[in-house]
Amino acid sequence: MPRLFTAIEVPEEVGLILSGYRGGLSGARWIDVENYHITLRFLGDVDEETAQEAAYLLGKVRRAPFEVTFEGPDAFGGARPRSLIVKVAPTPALIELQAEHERLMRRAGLAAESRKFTPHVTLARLRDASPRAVADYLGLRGGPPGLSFRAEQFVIYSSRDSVGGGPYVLEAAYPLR
Ligand code: 3AM
Repeated sequence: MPRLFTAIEVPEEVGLILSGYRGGLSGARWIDVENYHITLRFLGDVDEETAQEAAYLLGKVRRAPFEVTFEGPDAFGGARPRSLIVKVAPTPALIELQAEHERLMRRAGLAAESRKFTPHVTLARLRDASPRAVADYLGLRGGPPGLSFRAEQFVIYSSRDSVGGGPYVLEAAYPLR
């Protein structure tokens, strides 16, 4: 059963800039640059029929390309930090695209996603990283100033790794136009 999610890819040159955040935090499992992405909708482990219906419905999306802008590094998990991220600006175009994926995936039969959408690129999964070490890491790092790129398509990725972090396989791509 494929484990699927929809996402915006991070262009290679942008990924290289973001890779400057790698290092300097013990307990971090750094994501490979080629696996950087912005998750839109996690589908989970779906059967083949649902996967095909989801892929078909996503083909109905008609939206223009838009700018993706980065805000800065942060962590998820609070007192028990679990991942290091770079936040992405929640611009209307990105929020509306994500909301449309949510609607379409419910139409495909998936349960509603209860988590609030916080657009981000995951840089590292954290295991046994202390909140203090994470705060120190973040305190020393700002930016990435003015980094943005134009999203020209969204994709479906599959993943076999239940821990997260890739490798991800591109299953389908949908142009924004
Ligand atoms: O790499 P990011 O943070 O963009 O966190 C998982 C990862 O997101 C997320 O889906 C992406 C690909 O694995 N994910 C994993 N399990 C999830 C779940 N049960 C989930 N998102 C929502 N619900």
